[in-house]
Amino acid sequence: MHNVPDLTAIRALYDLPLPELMFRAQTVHRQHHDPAAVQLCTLQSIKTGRCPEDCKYCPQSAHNSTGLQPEPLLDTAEIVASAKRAQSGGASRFCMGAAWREVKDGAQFDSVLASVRGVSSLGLEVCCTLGMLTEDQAGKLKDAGCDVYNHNLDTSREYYPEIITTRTYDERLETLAAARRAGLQVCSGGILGLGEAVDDRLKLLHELASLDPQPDSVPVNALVAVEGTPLEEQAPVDPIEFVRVIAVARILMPRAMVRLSAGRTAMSPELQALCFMAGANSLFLGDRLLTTPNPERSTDFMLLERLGMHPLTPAGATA
Ligand code: SAM
Ligand code: DTB
Ligand code: SF4
Repeated sequence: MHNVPDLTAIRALYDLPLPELMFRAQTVHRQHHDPAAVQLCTLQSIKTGRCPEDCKYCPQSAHNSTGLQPEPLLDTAEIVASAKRAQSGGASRFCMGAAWREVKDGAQFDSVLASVRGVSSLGLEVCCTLGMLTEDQAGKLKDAGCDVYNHNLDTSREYYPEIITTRTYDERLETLAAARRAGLQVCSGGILGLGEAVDDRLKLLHELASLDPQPDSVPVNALVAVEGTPLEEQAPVDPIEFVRVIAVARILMPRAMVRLSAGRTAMSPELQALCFMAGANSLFLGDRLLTTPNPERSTDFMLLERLGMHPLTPAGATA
C-alpha cells in the first residue's frame, strides 16, 4: 500500500513554483530511474476503425466521421514483420492496438494470441491494448508471452461521462484489475486537452496513483484533435501545464515509466526536453501512432542525441 496525497495536497504540489516542482520531480526520478535513459516503444494498429465505442476524441470510433480507412485484423505474419522492423529501428517494446470495445473469444482472439507469441519470440517486450477483457482472456495473453496490458482511464471519474458514454469508469477499473490478477503489467494513463479542468487532470493522477499496485507505466497523451471528431476544435494544452502534469505524475508514481504519448508532433524539442527533465522516460518511436502521425524516428534519435540521452535497454536484453 502507498500513501497517496489527497487532492488538496496534489494541487499544492502542482501549483508550486515550476523550479521547485521540477526539483522535487527530478529528485524522485533519480531514486528509481536513470535520468538519461528513455524507453522506446512502437505502436501498431492491428485492427483499425469502426469501433462501436463513442470516445469523443477517437478517430476510430464509428460514431465519428473522420474518413479513416478501416482495416480488418492484420494477420500474424504482417504483425511479426512490422515488429521486426520496429526492433531493428531501435524499439524495445511493441504495442498492438485494436479498435475493439472488448476482447471476444474465438478465431480473432486466437490470431492475436499467435501474433503475441510471434512478437514475443523476437525478444521484444509485448503490450496489447484491445479494449475490455476478462481475467481468463488476460491469462491467455500472459501465457502467449504478453508482458503488459494498456487500458487508459483517460480522465477524471467526474469528467469521463462528457467523453465516453458506452463504457463506464468502473468497467475500465475492472479491466485493469483483471489484467493485474492474471499477472500482466498494467499500463494506464489518460489524455490532456479534452476540455477538462486542471483538477480533472489531478484527479486522474490521484486515481492512477491509488491503484494498488500502481500502474507500471503511465501514458500521458495530449489530444490529437482530429477533424470529424466532436473535439476537432479543442485548443491545445498549455505546454507548461503539460510539464506540471508530468512532474506530478512522476512524484505520485515514482517507479512507473511515464510515457510521452500522442501529441508529440505538436511539441517543440524544448518542450519535450522539459518533459524528460520533469520525469518522463518513455516515448513512442516511429512515424505513426495508431492512425495519426508521430515524429520521424530519425528526428527522435537526433533529439535524444542533442540531449545526451540514450535508449533504455530493458532488463534481460542480450544486445
Ligand atoms: N480500443 C482500445 C481502448 O480504447 O482501450 C485500445 C486503443 S485506444 C485508441 C488507446 C488510447 O489511445 C485511448 O484510451 C486514448 O487514451 C488514446 N487516444 C485515442 N485517440 C486519441 C487522440 N485523438 N489523441 C490522443 N490520444 C488518443
Ligand atoms: C496510449 O495511451 N496512447 C497510444 C497507446 N496508448 C495505445 C495510442 C495513441 C493514439 C492516438 C490516436 C491515433 O493515432 O489513432
Ligand atoms: Fe474504440 Fe479505443 Fe477509440 Fe474508444 S479509444 S473509440 S474504445 S478504439
